[in-house]
Amino acid sequence: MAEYAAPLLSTLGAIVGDGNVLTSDQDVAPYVTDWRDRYRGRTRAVVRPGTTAEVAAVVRCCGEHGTPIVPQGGNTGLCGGATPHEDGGEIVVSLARLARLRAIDASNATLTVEAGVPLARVQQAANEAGFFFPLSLGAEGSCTIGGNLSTNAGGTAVLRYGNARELVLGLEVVLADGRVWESLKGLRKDNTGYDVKQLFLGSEGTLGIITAAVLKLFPKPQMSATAFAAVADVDAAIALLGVLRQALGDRLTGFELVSRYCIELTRREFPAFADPLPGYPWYALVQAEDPASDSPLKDQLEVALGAAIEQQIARDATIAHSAAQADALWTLREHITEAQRRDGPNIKHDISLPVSRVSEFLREAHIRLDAAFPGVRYVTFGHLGDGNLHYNLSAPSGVSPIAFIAETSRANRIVYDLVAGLGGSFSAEHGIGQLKREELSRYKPAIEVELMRRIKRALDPADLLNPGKVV
Ligand code: FAD
Ligand code: 2HG
Ligand code: ZN
Repeated sequence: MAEYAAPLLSTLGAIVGDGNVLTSDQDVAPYVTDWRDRYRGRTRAVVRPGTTAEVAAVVRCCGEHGTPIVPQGGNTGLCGGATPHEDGGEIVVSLARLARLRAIDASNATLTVEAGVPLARVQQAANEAGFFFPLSLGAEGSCTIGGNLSTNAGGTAVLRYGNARELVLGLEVVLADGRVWESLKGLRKDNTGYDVKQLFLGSEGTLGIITAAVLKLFPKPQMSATAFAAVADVDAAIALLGVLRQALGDRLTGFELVSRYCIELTRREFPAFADPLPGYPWYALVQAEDPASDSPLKDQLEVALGAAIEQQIARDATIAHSAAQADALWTLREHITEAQRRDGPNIKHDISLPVSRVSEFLREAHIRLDAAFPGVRYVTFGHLGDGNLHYNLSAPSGVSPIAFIAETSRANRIVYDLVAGLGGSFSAEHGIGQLKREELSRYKPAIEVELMRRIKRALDPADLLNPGKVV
């Protein structure tokens, strides 16, 4: 390794500028651990190209040296996909400097952006142009659009707008052989054979490096309404979802489930947060939006919630009367993940189920997990409207979190076997990375895994791009 290390790094320095090749322990530290600090890797260097041509040259150079690459955006992923392995043989390629907004086409309602643009900046650019970009998630200040597309991120508006892959019309990708596939089309219809861009969306940097994308924009909501409803159980939350869908149609953009325990945990870590509706076991955070400024949206939401309370579907509800009140509800919801991180290591399950089977899952999972791990703490929340639960487990009080997470495989088997039996998925929106690679082989049909491996071999025969991740 030492023999060719110097020429590799000096060639990379010639491509991106020596200042953009980081090698000291201190400089590379933020790039070699994940957000949860679950994985700690090593790397020979972090390379920060500033243009697509530089990304392509970096990939070609690494290919010539047989040096694998770990693409990285904002490093907020929750499955260790952006963390290099411990052997230190990989180069981390950070896309953060590819941060230009390339074009906005108002008539076509599209925005072309580079991969390293933070998601919040994409939202802001859409807003400034009089549009709305709906992808929204707790890490939006630091995650990048390239990372969002590479993980096919979900978030809080999937109910209305779909996952990240549904928000893309065109891509620019650097392939494993260093060529650039430029397909920055803004077409809503293009039936010319295989939809190749879909391969890269959700492939977590294993098939190509996304350098730019054409994103779909939507009319800006002129009216929005946010409510927090208390329910007795998850069956009631699902019934409330049905009531609100009927009342609001696709103006219902988000429907999040939050357990009482999540609120207590989050308020323990962030005591300044208010408790919106104390005293109930479950809550739904409801978001509705309408592009029409004269929309009776708030009234309709209020009437629907009132009817739900009368029918004893909801126990109580509060509607935000200002943007500040709405923000407070969302801030509480979006801080559950950070609160859980502060609480200590935990076992995450990002699962999806048909909405109709969520309650059955919860009932059965509690029976089995209570038996296996007496006193286990359930941090249950998520995007119920999409059938996506964050079914996270924390150590029983008195048990060290480290000892508890050593039981991850046993807990996973209980949860994922049940999920599989109910027709669900062991990864709804966070991806596979290194965290769920074994689960992929276990729960995906062998024929599907074989197809994935064949695609990987066809696009990256030398296993240069993010080896050991996904498949
Ligand atoms: P990174 O973490 O840097 O990378 C993620 C993966 O994509 C890695 O495999 C990496 O190799 C690859 N990659 C990154 N950029 C590129 C590129 N340009 N080309 C090719 N491959 C690339 N996720 C959700 O889906 N929904 C949520 O609601 C949600 N909420 C979150 C809340 C918090 C507080 C946190 C910390 C995370 C949350 N996440 C959520 C997970 C995470 O934010 C998303 O997965 C996000 O899409 C990752 O973007 P990133 O730029 O940080 O990517
Ligand atoms: C969210 O919905 C994220 O807040 C993170 O997907 C979920 O912490 C988690 O498990
Ligand atoms: Zn989520």
